[in-house]
Amino acid sequence: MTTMRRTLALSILAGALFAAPLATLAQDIKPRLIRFGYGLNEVSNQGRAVKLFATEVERLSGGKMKVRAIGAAALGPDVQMQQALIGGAQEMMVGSTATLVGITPQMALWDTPFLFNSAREADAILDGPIGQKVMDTLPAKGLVGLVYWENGFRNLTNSKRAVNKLEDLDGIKLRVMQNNVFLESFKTLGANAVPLPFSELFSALETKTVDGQENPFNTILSSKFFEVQKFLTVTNHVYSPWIVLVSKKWWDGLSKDEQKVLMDAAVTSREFERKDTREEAGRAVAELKAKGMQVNELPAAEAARMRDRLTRVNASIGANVGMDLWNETQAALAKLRAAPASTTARK
Ligand code: TK8
Repeated sequence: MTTMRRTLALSILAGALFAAPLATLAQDIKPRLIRFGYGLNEVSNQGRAVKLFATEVERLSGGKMKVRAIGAAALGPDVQMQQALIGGAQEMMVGSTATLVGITPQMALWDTPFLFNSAREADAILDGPIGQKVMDTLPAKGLVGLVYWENGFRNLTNSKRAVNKLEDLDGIKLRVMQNNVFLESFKTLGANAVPLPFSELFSALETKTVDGQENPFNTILSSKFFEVQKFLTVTNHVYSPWIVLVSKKWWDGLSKDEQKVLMDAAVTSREFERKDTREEAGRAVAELKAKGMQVNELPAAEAARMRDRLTRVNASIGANVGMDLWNETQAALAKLRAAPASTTARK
């Protein structure tokens, strides 16, 4: 071996010896980056809760895990982000359970019109064994569900007329989520239902591609739908959950400690998010009125007619989510309704 070649060999050996510990060190120092996508604006109940989650993750992990929150559907609408999570190109997101139905049919349970009568019922079922059972269908599809957040009870807005009776919905071009239960429900009620991703909704309303939409008060406010919608009808036709999702591909590569950080931060964010959402919803109607919206309550008799028509849709949901799950949910709700609120305090 020539001197030069020996020197070269030695320096390669030295390089290999020193490179290994350095690489481990670099891995220890470099925080794990979590791209967390969501659909609403930064200034919304969703944006605030994602921010809190990010702060919690950083705190609990001592800075070893870092969440980059990316709102306003900048990483794509719900359906596209779900695919990115499944493929492992994105780590986390929060979005509507309704847009997951194409991936796991059991999620359609939450789309059942008038399923929950109150937030108390929603919390009890979502955080209990039934909510868990539905979430447990996700890992087989490449997703891990951590917690449910509150999107809220949905209400109707449109630019055409006040909806005082069922027939007022006739022919209204109504944007619905990309979900068959919503599509069928509003067709059954006489509206001309059009599925669209949320990220396209504001401009569709603005250009009158659609006349109306339905979302909780909070979103009507934070997404500024009051700028392009005159009429708001309080229907509370369904309670919508959001779900915090993790890419299973990525989750499986985390340590148990890292998984615990995410789960603990998710639970804290859930408690914060529900409180914040309910507080905001409580004052949103007054704000929407002040912004010029004309608000009316759907009369009880008309709400009853709506419910009646939708029982048809309920039968098909039962078939899709499985009759066992459907019956278990109805039984759990009956039990909750029979028990006084004080004995079924929230967990
Ligand atoms: C936000 C959506 C939104 C939902 C909808 O990405 O699409 O109307 O209510 O919250 O998930």
